Amino acid sequence: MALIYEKKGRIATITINRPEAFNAIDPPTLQELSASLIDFREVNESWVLIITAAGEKAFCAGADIKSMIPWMKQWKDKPWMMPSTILRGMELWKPVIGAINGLALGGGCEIALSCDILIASEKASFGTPEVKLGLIPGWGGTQRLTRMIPQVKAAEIIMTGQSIDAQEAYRLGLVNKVVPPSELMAAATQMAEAICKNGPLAVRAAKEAIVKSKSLSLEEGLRLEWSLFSNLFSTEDFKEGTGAFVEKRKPEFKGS
Ligand code: CO8
Repeated sequence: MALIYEKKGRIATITINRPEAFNAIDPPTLQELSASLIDFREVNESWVLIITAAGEKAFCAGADIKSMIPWMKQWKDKPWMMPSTILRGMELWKPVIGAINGLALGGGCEIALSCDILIASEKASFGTPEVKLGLIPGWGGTQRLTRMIPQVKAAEIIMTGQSIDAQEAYRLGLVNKVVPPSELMAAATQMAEAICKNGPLAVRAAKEAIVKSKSLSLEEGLRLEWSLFSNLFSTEDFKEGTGAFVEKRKPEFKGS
């Protein structure tokens, strides 16, 4: 299987599983990625997703240059027809944690940039080598990287095609944490569990407000925030969260 999708309690995990090709994304893997993300979005029991990959060398070396690039040409004038993912075309307000186990290049780096929180192994690196192929990043690299780190550093990474290592990514604020490879999944799971202690509808509203803030004026963003905030008043989770505080017990959120 090119991709392993597992659900355990509130946490779902996608593991890209093509280590023989540095976990590069070929057309079937993209389709499986899309299907897994849609399932995660639809299933009530799943609250947080971790995306990682097999092995310690590569998180993902991007689009499979041999099979994916020729396949993509058919979507040249209609990118909206491609399987939708967090990279493009999919609204997913449940939180996604990237557990970046190795090199993340091109589309692999762009998958990482589409996550909400990034835990990097000491062996991780991030780069967009598309210019070496006569391309530019096409899955959001020029847009998301520039919104996440200073523009001059984004320009350096994108225009030279040279990667940065995990420590530099941490210094730039691109990743939340750098951990030894053996601790990567435990650190990602710990982060997922911390999120799962909170009201899931509140977490989703927070993600929507954070993500949309990038494309809204402050005034529009404050209006969106108020609308999301006030919608939460009518949820069972809000009653449970405030009730549990008053009764000095742990809340039991249901996502309703
Ligand atoms: N695609 C296909 N095969 C790959 C890829 C890849 N991206 N990366 C590595 N491989 C394969 C190699 O072909 C090789 O296979 P084989 O053993 O059969 O010859 C095997 O993995 C090992 O590769 P190397 O021998 O090169 O191993 P090295 O350790 O020397 O180097 C690297 C590993 C650094 C990963 C190197 O292979 C490399 O630079 N790969 C290319 C990375 C790259 O350019 N990625 C960007 C691809 S383009 C992209 O992602 C754009 C997405 C835009 C989407 C737009 C949608 C609208």
